[in-house]
Amino acid sequence: MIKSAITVSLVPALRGGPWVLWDDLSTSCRKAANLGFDAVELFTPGPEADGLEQALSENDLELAAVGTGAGKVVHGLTLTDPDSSVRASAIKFIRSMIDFGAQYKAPAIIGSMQGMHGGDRDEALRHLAEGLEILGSHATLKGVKLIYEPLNRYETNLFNRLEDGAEFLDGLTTDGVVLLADLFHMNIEEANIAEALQSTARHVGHVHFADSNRRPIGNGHLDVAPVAKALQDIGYDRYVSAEAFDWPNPDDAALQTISSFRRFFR
Ligand code: LER
Ligand code: MN
Repeated sequence: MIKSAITVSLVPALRGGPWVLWDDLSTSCRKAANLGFDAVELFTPGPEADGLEQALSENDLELAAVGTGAGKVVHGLTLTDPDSSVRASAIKFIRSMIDFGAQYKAPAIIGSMQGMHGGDRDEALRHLAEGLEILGSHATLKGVKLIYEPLNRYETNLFNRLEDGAEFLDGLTTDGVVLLADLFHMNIEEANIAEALQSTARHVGHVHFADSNRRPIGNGHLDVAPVAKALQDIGYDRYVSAEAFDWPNPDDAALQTISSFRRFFR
């Protein structure tokens, strides 16, 4: 069965970014549980979050995933930086995030930490493959998957479409890496979101649930029904996780999200 999750940001400096709940962990988890979410997805500055175990267990919530984006936006690290010492620090940071998430059986997400190439795409893709091989194997050792997220063209020039990401994963030796289908990025890049999900079903391991304008589902022009049907048809049984702006405010965004989730998946 497809499960619901909602993002919680513990990085107040990034307010305005695509995360729904911004309170402390205990308050955010209580809000998520009261609305009936199965899980939270966490965005933290690094590999720790005070009181996480208690907040999850008190509210009977799972941890859906942990985002590694702070490695780029706070620490300036990417897996494809031309400087090998920066790439090594990026790998170290993501490894620590994998270990952090694995304590709660949650996978780590590589989104913005994939970086961008400055002209030599082949070289950047070699670096990306190297990083994903190391980190995918590490995730496997820890009993979790590693999630790789194609982003829209304004955020990366590596992979923008699910199909291209899937072919890249096919070329790796590790099978520890799965794809993230972020409906906001897909709305910009895919010719047909439902067909993209169907053709890459073998790799889809996480979904970011947001409308065309990155507001909570129901506040944009995404035709959600065929997307939800595609996920059901491919037997997707992991998280649909709201990574969306807290529009018009976090509480209403959370309520709108769970109402849309129920409408399309229950
Ligand atoms: C991360 O999940 C993502 O979607 C990026 O666009 C970060 O904003
Ligand atoms: Mn995303």
